[in-house]
Amino acid sequence: MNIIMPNEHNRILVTSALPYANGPIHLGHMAGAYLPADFYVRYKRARGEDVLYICGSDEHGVPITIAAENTEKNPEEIVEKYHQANKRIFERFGISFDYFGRTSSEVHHETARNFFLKLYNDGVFKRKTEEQLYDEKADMFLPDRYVQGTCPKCGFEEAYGDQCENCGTSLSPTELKDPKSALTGNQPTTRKTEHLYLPLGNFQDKLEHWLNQKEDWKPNVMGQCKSWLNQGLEDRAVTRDLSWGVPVPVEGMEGKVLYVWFDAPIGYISATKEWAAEQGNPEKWKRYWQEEDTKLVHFIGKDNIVFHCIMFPSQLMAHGDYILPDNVPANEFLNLEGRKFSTSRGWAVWLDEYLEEFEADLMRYVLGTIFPETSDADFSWKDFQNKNNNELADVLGNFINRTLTFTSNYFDGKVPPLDDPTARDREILQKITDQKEEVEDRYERYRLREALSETMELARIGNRYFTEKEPWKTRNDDRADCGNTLHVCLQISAALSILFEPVMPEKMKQLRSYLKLGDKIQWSDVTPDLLDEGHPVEAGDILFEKIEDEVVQRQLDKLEERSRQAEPEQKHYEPLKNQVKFNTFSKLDMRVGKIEKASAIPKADKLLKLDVDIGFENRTLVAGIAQQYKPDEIIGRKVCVVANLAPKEMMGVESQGMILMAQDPDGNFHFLETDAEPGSQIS
Ligand code: B3M
Ligand code: ZN
Repeated sequence: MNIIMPNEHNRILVTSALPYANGPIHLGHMAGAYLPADFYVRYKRARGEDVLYICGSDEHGVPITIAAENTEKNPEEIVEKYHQANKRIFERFGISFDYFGRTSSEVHHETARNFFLKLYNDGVFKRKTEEQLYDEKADMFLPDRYVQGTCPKCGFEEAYGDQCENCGTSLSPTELKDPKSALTGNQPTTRKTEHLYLPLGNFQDKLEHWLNQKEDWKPNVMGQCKSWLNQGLEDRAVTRDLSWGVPVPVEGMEGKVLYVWFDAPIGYISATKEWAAEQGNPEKWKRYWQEEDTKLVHFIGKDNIVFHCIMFPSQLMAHGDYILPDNVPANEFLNLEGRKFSTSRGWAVWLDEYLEEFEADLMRYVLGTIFPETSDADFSWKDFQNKNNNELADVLGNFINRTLTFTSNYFDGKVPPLDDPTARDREILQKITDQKEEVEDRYERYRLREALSETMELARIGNRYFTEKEPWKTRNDDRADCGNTLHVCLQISAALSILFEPVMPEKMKQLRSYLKLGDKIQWSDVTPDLLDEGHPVEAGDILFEKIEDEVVQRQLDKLEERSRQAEPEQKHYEPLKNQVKFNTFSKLDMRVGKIEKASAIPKADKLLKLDVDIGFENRTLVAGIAQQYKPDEIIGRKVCVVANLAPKEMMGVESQGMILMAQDPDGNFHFLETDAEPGSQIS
């Protein structure tokens, strides 16, 4: 009998969250769920493990229909556009999916339908009629993102009906405080409607048991799961009153669709099926989803934790034929120049634009150094420039370049022999093995940022060693020592061309071509003697160029400009004063006054002295408008005067009343003008 020990596996299935096909992918998405997974998958592939990397477009749900409504397009057009666009961006960014599917596919609809029916027929769901929010004007129910309001947990005012993106809580629309329809802005009413619910409470014990065995999960992920479980799990509706999605295949529920978060994770399964069919082995998907010796790993952002750690596992348990995730290394959020990414506010770096100006590998490296693994992180263009210039160009690039150039110039482009090496040479060669082990350890524990920095550490070690050994001196006075130095540096370069492959696949391909290493990447080749004595190498081009200040400034300007266009400046309105009774108000005597004379007041640069005719008499008034109006431009204006205000002395002039002015939110003063004759009462 084949007994499988826990933690032992024969294949790995890696998924990245299916991005909604409602807009283009930006840096924040990339750093959260895609690039970390790609590092991991490339590492596993290099080790020769059986790893399958699956993703696809999430083409259902309210995010899609809202995007369609906003642009007056059909949902079909929206998903087609962004499915193709995002698929292309992933390719160009080097994200190496084995298959990128989409949830509008026939295979997906069928898979989701059958999954649902199995649960339905097994009596897993509860059928309930409950009050749901309804927009009378738009004449529709308001599920999920069709309603926004205040999060009952954290007070965030723009929480969605299904989830608060601020604190990650999953919500139902009726829990929101001050709900507003996203369609009309109206306050919704409620109506009764019938839905099927997944009673998550029935899975509570099983989920707890399963999660309790997970010792290697990230604390941020486990913390969220525990907090959910501690609150006690409630019934979650798995159907919606919408027309876009997988139709509910149950009699009496026509016109309803499956909740997008019910069908989207099943998309991982459908995409695996499509991949298997494409491989000419249609049953092969089962190995990845139904065999206990598969390790299933979901890479996601923190806002998706509850769906991948509570809801989808409950679905999988209810179904019974599937394995559960082995790990869900969810990331926190990435910010941009200190602010949250926001597509609608134009605060984002879109990858298609990035790729027009820079190579993917530079951003892959920089994002890898700041993956928000343990807490939110910040991307800034300055940091991008610094890391490119100080780390890629000055350390890695410089090391490779001087090693290859030196070999090519003074050793005929051939790896010199290792001839009676010093203890120091051997110590540095040993670092290849040491760093490889450090890197492996971090990858295995999903500490990808550290995997990257341990990889870079080997380049630093090599670069320091080159400087310390001064081969430009030993070249003349100790040729054997010089040869040993270059031998060691070349072995390190060769090791780096493999160790850095998951991070910078294109650059490492280029490096391997200089090292004449061929395209096959094998992690086990990372040894101190990968290159034989006499193996040819070429100097090649410089791997990393520096990025100038202007280039980075242009990116910042573009960002600011985009955000200004998207977001007209915020106006500031003074808060309303306390209420007064009419009696109080009517005590004021306001009259129309005509400005007869106006003059500056010495030493008071803000004040003008005015002579105002209020019909039955003339008044001297002082007004703080000198910075906005010149005396002669206001002569003759008929304005509003508070005529029974007690006189007040200002800069030596007695003001016998006050002129009413409106101050706009930008701080400018405006007269309240009228064509009534002077002396007319204002009330
Ligand atoms: N489309 C949400 C998101 O893009 C959702 C993920 C589905 S994963 C099954 O954040
Ligand atoms: Zn919240």
